[in-house]
Amino acid sequence: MHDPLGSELGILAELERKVLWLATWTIHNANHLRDTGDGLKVGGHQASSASIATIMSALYLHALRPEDRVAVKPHASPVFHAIQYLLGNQTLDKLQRFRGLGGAQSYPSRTKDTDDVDFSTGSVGLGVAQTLFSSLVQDYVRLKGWGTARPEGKMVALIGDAEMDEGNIFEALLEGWKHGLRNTWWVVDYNRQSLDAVVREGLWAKFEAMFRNFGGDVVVLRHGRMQQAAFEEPGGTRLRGWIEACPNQLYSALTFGGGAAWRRRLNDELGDQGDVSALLGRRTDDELAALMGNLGGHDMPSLLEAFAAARTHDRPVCFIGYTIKGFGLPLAGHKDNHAGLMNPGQVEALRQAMGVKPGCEWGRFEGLKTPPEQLQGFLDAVPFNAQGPRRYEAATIPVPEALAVPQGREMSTQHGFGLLMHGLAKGDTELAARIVTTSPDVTVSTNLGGWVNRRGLFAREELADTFKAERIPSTFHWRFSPQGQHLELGIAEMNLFTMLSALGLSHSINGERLLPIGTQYDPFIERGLDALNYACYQDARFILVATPSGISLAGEGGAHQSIATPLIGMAQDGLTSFEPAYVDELAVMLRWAFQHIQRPADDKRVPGGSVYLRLSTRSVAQPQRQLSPESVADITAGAYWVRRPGPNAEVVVAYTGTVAPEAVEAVGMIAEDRRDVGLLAVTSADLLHSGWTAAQRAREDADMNANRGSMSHGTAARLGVVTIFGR
Ligand SMILES: Cc1ncc(C[n+]2csc(CCOP(=O)(O)OP(=O)(O)O)c2C)c(N)n1
Ligand SMILES: [Mg+2]
Repeated sequence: MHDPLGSELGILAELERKVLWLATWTIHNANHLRDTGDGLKVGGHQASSASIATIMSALYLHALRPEDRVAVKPHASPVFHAIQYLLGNQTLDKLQRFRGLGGAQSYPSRTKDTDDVDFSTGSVGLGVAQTLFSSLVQDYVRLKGWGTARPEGKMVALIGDAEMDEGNIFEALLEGWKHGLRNTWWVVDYNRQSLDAVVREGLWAKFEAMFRNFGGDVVVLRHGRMQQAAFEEPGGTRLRGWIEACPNQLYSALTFGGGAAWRRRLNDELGDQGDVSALLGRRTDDELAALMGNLGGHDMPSLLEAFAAARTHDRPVCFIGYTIKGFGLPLAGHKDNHAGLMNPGQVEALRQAMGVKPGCEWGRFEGLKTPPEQLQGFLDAVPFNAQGPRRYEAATIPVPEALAVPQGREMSTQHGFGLLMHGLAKGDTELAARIVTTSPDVTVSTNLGGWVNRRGLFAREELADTFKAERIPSTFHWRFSPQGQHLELGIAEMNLFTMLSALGLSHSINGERLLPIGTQYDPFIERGLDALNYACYQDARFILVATPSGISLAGEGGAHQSIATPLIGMAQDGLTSFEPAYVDELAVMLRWAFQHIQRPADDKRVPGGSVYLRLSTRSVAQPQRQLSPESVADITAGAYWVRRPGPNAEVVVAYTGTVAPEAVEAVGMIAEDRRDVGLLAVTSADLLHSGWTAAQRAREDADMNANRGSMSHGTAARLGVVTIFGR
């Protein structure tokens, strides 16, 4: 059979075993050797890691290119860190502190890990969809003519087979198909086990049909080279038939049982005192176990060949790699192995089998036959790593001193947003050119119509507005082209947030900064909440504009109201939320947001992040005023005085959002018998809350210092806290 690599295959085989050993040992060290101090469970997934060690070694050590971006299934984090350790991007210290504070993360994290994670994973399904949307964003950027000097990358998801149960993957597939998805590789680690169970028979065929249905290629890697060779032997065809008909549960159980169990079963079911018996008889128990475990996903040559073939075109590909959960470990195939840990005796036996000397368990080349210089030379030449850090930087897009405030006596904040966007669309600025909008089928009803009319919808190919061509009058022109700046999505909020996550990382993934704005209905934020959380967790930068909010939709809107979203705005890390009452406030917030989403995360004064603007459809009389510089600053600090309380104030009215007219009215009524009443507009409960919390902490720290470690009773009572000091 054709061998694409010659001697490199030997080195890859050795490194693949080293990766398996290091991942296993990292988890073992964290659970059995390291003193965690608190006795809490640590965990880690030796079986899930073993299952994908060959696939990941094939990719990272050979098939991937620096421009490719990868989402690794969460439970393969130890494999990822082990590979990066071999490549010189991960430290021993962090491996030794795996799952501990400051150590390598349980699940690959773009923000918390330091070894070049492309997309954070952990909540299964999200990383998969992220690769799809990142691929669409790559197309968007390149069709604008930006960054075309850089090579186009593959967006690669490494997927657990049970992960495919997550609905957001299907939602994403449909959207990908609509937009003509390219350059996306999904590699399914088809070990036929989830956490609790062994998966249904024939699931792969459903994946295949589904992926093909959406226009992708499917490559099923079922049998490794050793099996393929055995099938050529006399009796091999019957063996193949047996393997392919074997139920998942039985295959797993026999794998766990090992060579003798395989022999018994195969002799019982296939033994013919002829060719098949001879085929089995030619192999020792160990050789028989190796043969039966030689599935496509554990076969380096098959994997390399499949990845090389997929590199020659840009169609999306789903690889279904047959694997065994716990491959190469005593946990292999056992249905309870998901969170199972090898016991110290088993690890000791593996250490010996790997030729690793006691005390040298972390050695990068310990126990390998190839000389260290040769291994190092190989690793130095690994294409994925050859150019060093793979994250790009992008310049900041200038933001004007102020955005022109749309004029109008009565307006809702949603309408004002539409006018602000229209104003930006008319201008020929770099800012406007870098804005990209997206919406899950609520473009018009969230007031983006004016922007879209001017800037057009994005599509890889031109498509005229048929209604316009047919001379049917409409307020909206839906012209699709590569120049378009609006990405229209179907009604799936998960997709909106994953798209924002992908757009909002473009500066780092593509080296081209985008200023993404997503609009949606406020009540449906919860629908995509986990994707929103992950977008923020990986430090994607975007502006989310949500209307209608609160009960302003209608007097009676049933569950179609958004009551809990202000709390989401306050609670979500990495997302600053605002709720304006008037359009001039919104103009200040939007301008601030354009700056904020471009600020570095480690900015000392204001660390950058994403922004959520909670708007309303309630039309409110607009104050005819010029905001003072002080008010402008206060608006983006969380609150400003509409009416400053005087020296004799007893009452201050504080309000948020579109109840402003009622608040003004209340102040008028109270002022009839009280003096100096104040009116405070809370523009961001989120910022006020975090400001208060920070001030409280500062006070506590000051008190702590003043009292040398013991907080005064007065302070504790004032803060309403009970503090327990250790030792
Ligand atoms: C959204 C979400 N739900 C549940 C989990 C808990 N969980 C983690 S892994 C897993 C099973 C994964 O099985 P599979 O995808 O087949 O992975 P593998 O067999 O490779 O471990 C579950 C239920 C999770 N991480 N995320
Ligand atoms: Mg599985």
